[in-house]
Amino acid sequence: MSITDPFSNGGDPAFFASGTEKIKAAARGLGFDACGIASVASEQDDGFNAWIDAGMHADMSWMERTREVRQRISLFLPGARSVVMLAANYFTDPPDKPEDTLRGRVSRYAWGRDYHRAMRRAVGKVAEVVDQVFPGSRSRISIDSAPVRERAWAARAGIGWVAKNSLIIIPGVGSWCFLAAVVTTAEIQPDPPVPDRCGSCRACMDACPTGAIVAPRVVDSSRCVAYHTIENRGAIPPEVARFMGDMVFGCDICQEVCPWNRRAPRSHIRDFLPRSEDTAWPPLAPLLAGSRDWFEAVFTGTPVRRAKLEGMRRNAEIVRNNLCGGASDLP
Ligand code: B12
Repeated sequence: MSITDPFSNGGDPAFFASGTEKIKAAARGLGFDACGIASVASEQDDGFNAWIDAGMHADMSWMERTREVRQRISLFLPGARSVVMLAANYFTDPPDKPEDTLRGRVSRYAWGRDYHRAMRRAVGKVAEVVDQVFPGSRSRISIDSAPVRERAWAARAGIGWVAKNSLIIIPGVGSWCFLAAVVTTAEIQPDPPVPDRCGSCRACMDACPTGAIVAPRVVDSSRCVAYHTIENRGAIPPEVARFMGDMVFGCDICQEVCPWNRRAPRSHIRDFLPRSEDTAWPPLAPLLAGSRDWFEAVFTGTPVRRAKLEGMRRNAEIVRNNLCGGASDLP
C-alpha cells in the first residue's frame, strides 16, 4: 500500500482530535478506504454455527476446527474490547486480453500482489496507533490470516452492510475491497451500523450459475466456483465444472452484477494493479503442461499461489473443455 507515516504528521489537526479520530485519520493517511470501530459487546450468534453445521464450509476443515474462536473474539485476544475494521479498495481495470491463444480468467482480487502481504505493514501501523492512543492496551491483527470473522466485524463496525452475496458493500466504494482487523483490549467509541441497502434486488442470487447463494447472505461453498477453484484440493464435481466457463481461479459474477458496483472508484493502491496480462488472463498451455517455472514466474507473490500448480492445472483442464470440448490441440 502507499504508506505515509502517521507519526510524522504532528501538524495535522486530526492529531489533536479524539482517540477515534486519530485512528481513523491514521487509517486514511495509510491509504485505507474505510475504517470503523465495533464493540466486542456486539458479538452475537448471527448464523455462523448453523452455516458450519449445515456443512457449507465444504472441505475447509480449518473453519470447523477454529469455529469456537471465530465466534468468541476474546479467545483470539484475551480481554478484547474493540475491533477496528479496515477496508482497502482493489478495483482496477483489467489488462487487454491477448487473442493469441486459449486463455482463462483470474478473478480480480488476484491480479496484483497478495493482499495479505500488501496490507500487513499498513494494518500493523494502525495497530501501533491504537496502542499509542490507548496506552497499556494490547492488539492483534488479522488480514484474512487469523480466525477472525472479518465480514461480521465489518458490519458491526459500520463500514458497510452484508449484501445478499454475503460480501460487505461499503457506501461509495462497493464490494471490491479487502478487509482487515485490529482487535484491541482498548475500549473505543463504536460506530453505528450502516443500513442494508440491497432492498428487493436479487441480481447476485439470480446470476450465480451454480445457485451457490442459497438464501440472502448465505453462500454454500460446496456449490461456489470460488471455493472449488481456490480451496478444493480434490476433484471438481461436473455440475460445478460445466458452469466455470473460462474461470480458472476464483469467481466475480456475484460482484459484477451488483448495482452498487456500477460506479466503483478505481483503487489508488499500486500493489493491486494487474501484474501482467498473464496474471489476469493466463494462457492455458503452460498450465496444462504443468510448467512450474512459468507458474512461479507469473504467480509468485499473488493470491493464485494458494491453488498451487496442481490445482491450477486441474482448473485449466476444465476450462479447456468448457471452451472447446475435445477439439483443442493443447496438451
Ligand atoms: C471462507 C471464506 C470464503 C469461502 C466461503 C465464502 C462465504 N461466503 O462464507 C469461499 C472460498 C467460497 C470464499 C469466496 C470468496 N471470498 Co472469501 N473468505 C472466507 C473467509 C476466510 C471466512 C468467511 C466466513 O467465515 N464465512 C462463513 C460465514 C457464515 O460467516 P461470515 O463471513 O462471518 O459472514 C456472515 C455474517 O456476516 C452473517 N451476517 C449476515 N448479516 C449480518 C448482519 C450483521 C449485522 C452481522 C454482524 C452479521 C451478519 O452472514 C454472513 C454471510 O453468511 C473470509 C476472511 C475472514 N477471516 O473472515 C474471506 C473473505 C470473506 N473473502 C473475501 C473475498 C474477496 C472472496 C471472493 C470475492 C474471492 C473471489 N473473487 O473468488 C469470493 C466471494 C464469494 C462469495 N460470494 O462469498 C473477502 C470479502 C471482502 C468483502 N468485501 O466482503 C474476505 C473478507 C477476505 C478479506 N480479508 O478481504 N471465501
